[in-house]
Amino acid sequence: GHAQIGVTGLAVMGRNLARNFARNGFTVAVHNRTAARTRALVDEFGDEGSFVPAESAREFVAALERPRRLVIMVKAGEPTDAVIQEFAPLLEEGDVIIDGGNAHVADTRRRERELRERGIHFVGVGISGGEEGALHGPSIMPGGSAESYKSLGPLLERIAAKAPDGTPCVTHVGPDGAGHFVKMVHNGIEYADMQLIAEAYHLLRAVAGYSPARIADTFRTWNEGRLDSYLIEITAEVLAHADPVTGRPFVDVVADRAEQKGTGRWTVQIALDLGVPVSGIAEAVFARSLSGHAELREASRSLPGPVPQPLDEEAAARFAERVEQALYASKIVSYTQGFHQIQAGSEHHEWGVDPGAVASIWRAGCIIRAAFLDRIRTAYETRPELPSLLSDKRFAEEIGAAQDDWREVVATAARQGVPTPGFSAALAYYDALRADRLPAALTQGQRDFFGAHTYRRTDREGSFHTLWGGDRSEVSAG
Ligand code: NBP
Repeated sequence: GHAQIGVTGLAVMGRNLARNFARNGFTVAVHNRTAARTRALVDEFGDEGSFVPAESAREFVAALERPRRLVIMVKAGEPTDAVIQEFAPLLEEGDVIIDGGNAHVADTRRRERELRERGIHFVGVGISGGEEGALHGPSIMPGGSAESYKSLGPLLERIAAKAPDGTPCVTHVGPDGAGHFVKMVHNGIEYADMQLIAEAYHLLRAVAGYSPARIADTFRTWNEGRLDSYLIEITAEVLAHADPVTGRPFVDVVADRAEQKGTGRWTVQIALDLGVPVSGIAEAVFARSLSGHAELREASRSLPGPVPQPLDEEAAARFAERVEQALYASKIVSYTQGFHQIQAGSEHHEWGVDPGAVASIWRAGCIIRAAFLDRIRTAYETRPELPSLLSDKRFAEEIGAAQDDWREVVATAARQGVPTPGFSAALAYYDALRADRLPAALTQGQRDFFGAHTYRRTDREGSFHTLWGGDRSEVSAG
């Protein structure tokens, strides 16, 4: 075989990824369970580069040069296992299977382990950027062995998005499931970013009294500053759009129920297992879930609460500035939490993930791409041992400068009855980290009271228990 890479699974993602490889000068073997898709790809886009269509698994494997590099782009879950079962027996030692689907990290770890025993490299790859990204340059997060990256890296670097400074948005994230883990957290952060933007919109609409078109302008202006990002850009587009049927603002005719496919939920589930407080991501997942509870919402519509009173023009403009501050400060917190999870996952699994490199490959191609990510990259480059993004000097200064407005926005939202779980949770996280003393001391006292769970003291080493049911003297508990 002479194809440098093969792609099996030619729905939107696989087809565009195969075209991206071909457009970059690679010979690409293409295969799909239903052969009609393979033929359609070659018929429509065959002139974009060099494709080798294969009808059977055997033909597909034979078309690949050795060591074989075979990308699976099928529906995540059982289909991925089915495809691995089909191809693995046809492969030889040293070959590389790449799973570009949105796999759960536990599945990736299992597959990697099983295939390693057969001498086959399994590389779980997070790919972000949707269909457009797959075609024009995604952000690529490969896990798997360092050896597999040697053979795969140069190809991925060619097809990846390029950051503004020209760096390809791909790096060997770490061994094993590190790539899919980092992609999962990327999606969690994406949920949080979207929730914060939604809250900013809600406040501008309900409290500032702005129209969707006016809010679109506000977001366009913000997009020229430190919030410059893909998500802010498309927010302006969506808000400016009028429904062609009714002429009304598009946001007013769309049902207000946000759906989810699962990566945000996985981020929170795994964060709970690791003990990492990703409250912003959790609030974003819950906000989507709450929005979908139509009956609950219907039954609660008559509950008492304030009706927001729109501000006058000048106060509205001032309020909009405060919302920008609140959004930016909350965004810093979201990324602080997300990077905490990456570091905790990396330590737990001993992956050695470099957070600065992750920030670097998120600068272009992916959904959360933003000018902001270059600053995160710089923060970790300046201090690789940074305990938290909030301890970076620049972020600390910025959040310090934003905090008065941030508090004012959260307080206004509470007074006016506008739900801002993302802004509020971010502020609570910030204040909890700042606190000299947390009420956790009381919690620990209660735990000792009802369950003899013991406590530590601020002034002495060791564990202690108070005889709550007796004379309330303190005993040493080791
Ligand atoms: P889908 O997730 O819709 O999967 C369709 C593909 O899976 C088709 O090629 C189909 O073959 C194949 N397939 C299925 Br379903 N069951 C199979 C089986 N048992 N054996 C062999 N092939 C099987 O495609 P997609 O939207 O292109 O996404 C592909 C992967 O990329 C997914 O894991 C997705 O989570 C991930 N992803 C998607 C995006 C995005 O924006 N869509 C972004 C990032 C990652 P058929 O043609 O014969 O039915």
